[in-house]
Amino acid sequence: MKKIFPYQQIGIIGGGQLGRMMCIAAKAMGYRVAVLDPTPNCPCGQVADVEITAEYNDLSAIKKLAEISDVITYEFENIDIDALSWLKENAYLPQGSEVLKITRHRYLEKSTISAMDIPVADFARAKRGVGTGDMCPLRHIPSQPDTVCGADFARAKRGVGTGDMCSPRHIPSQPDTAYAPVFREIPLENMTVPCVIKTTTGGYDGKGQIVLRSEADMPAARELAAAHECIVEKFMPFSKEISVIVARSTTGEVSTFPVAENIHVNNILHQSIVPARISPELEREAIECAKKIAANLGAVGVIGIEMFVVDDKIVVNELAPRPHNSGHYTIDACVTSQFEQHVRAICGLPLGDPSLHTPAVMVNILGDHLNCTDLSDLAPYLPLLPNGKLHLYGKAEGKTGRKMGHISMLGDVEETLAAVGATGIWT
Ligand code: AIR
Repeated sequence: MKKIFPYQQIGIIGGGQLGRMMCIAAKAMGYRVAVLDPTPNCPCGQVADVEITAEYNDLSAIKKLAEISDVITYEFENIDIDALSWLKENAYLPQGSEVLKITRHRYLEKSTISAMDIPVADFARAKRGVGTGDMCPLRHIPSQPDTVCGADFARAKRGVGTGDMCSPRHIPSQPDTAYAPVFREIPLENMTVPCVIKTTTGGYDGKGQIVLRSEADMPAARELAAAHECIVEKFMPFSKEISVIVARSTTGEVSTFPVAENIHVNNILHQSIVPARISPELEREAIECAKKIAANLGAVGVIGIEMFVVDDKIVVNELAPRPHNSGHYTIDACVTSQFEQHVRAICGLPLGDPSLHTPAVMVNILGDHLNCTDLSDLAPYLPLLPNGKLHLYGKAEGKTGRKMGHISMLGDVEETLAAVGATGIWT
């Protein structure tokens, strides 16, 4: 397997905060970094050796990045499909395109995880009315409280434009081989509430999803399903949300970081608390589940796996085939960060020690908390958080819900949570 050594160049598609932190880790190890992003002076561009400013679907820019890079990686999922095919054939993309294709399509992702005998929320495709998303009114189905699905049926190969998928096949008997979706469709009138309707592609941080609790939520759901291909998932009555960052290298070595307990506000990650306040058994279950997913996918690089704790059991929510917000604590609290681990994994180096050396609470700073294009807003709070490690991403413009930076606070978790609350920044 190819090894990429320091002083060689890593090309990153996407230059936001994840690219920036990946770049900082790579530069510390002696690599050179080139980045492609449409925004000039993007967060990663500010720290990279080479910045290519172009749209992600600009094939000539993708070719230029590939020409000057010894290895290509990405920091977000929605890479242009033509660019991906070109890279697969013509560049060194150790992560390949299969995992990306699976994880960027919610139905395929859930089918794949489920085929590994790992629990996911019950799900189905939202049946779309012809052309207009013409749907029926919502009905409660108290007799079927545990399912969102209507009649099952398998779909053959899907048409161009909606993701080129395999023909239907039942997978549970073949957990380690190719994954193929068996499409189950459900008309909205057959859904059991509460449930969540989500676009199959493109959504993140709560974008592209609506929780349906009653008839009043139907117009918005209809609108979403009319405009996009959607899936419907059973709403999970979780007691906690947790995540595991797992890395798999080009040599097949697999390593996991400690489980993070995540608190979301308005569907955006607010805090990650590590160690997660869960039982050792659940922790073990979560880690095993993450390892199984990475190994079965044959993934390369870092994957963030979000999970729910429901009735003291793990239910996998979603995968991100890249470093993940809930793994930012690893920069300051672990021997190896998720970003260094990703670089090691794609470059074929031995994976680093993922151990937690200090408990940590990571808190996101959004555009609505502070004006992080200028430190003056934040400066008065810093003395209140002496154990806080500040990371700002260098984004030019702060907007509501936009991730501008984070602080990882090291030390006793309960004391830290009290100190965070006392600052008043996040209230
Ligand atoms: N990102 C990618 N997928 C999910 C997230 N949060 C990161 C990437 C991307 C950046 O968010 O680093 O480049 C985009 O942030 P923004 O604020 O420009 O939308």
